[in-house]
Amino acid sequence: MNIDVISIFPQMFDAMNYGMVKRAIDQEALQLDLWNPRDFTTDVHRMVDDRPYGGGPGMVMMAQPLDDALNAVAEKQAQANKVAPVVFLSPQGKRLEQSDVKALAQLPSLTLLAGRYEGVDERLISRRVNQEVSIGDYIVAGGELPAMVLIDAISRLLPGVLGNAQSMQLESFEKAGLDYPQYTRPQVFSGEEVPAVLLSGNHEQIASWRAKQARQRTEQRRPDLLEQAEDEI
Ligand code: 4FL
Repeated sequence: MNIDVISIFPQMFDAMNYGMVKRAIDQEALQLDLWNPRDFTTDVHRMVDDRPYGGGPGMVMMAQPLDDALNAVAEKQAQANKVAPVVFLSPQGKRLEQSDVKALAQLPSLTLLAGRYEGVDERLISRRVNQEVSIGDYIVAGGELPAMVLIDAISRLLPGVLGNAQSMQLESFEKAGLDYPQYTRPQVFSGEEVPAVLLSGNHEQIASWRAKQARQRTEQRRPDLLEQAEDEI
């Protein structure tokens, strides 16, 4: 999959050169390209934002540098026959769920637009953005971290990135809700023993203990996930 990201802080995406996303890039399951709107400015000061019409605090991202950056991205994508939808990370967007991540991971190509919290000129949004996505009901300083969350969530679904065992675990999570508790060595930590069933070697008992734990946690912490699962049946 190809992901093009438009951001005035492309270096923040150096964080993608670690762990699983790095593995996806190394395996060529993911190609990540960054585009800086500042490179598409036409004035001497290389301005990417300006004061809001009507007054008020903060700055608004100007339409022109973003429009030209999007044109350059679309041109590159057209060469590869992979013109992509544009997703804008924004608190005004639809709240991201695993089903949305799954759908986006099927695409051959995706363009992500990271804005800043004061906003982006609405004319750019209405003309160029296909989908607005929020990663949750809170405000961060810009769309970069939300874009990286989305890239991370997509990467793990790309063919060959996760091992088989991990993919199967992911599927069981989607069905069951929250995960069961995990333990590793030592057998006693700070006076607390690992639950005896996990040392029993009885795989049937272990599986049913884990299923019960997962169910209890989901009921206590995220009952909405169980209602959602019932809706899907
Ligand atoms: C984007 C917050 C997506 C949550 C500031 C600029 C944001 C965000 N999801 N906050 N963009």
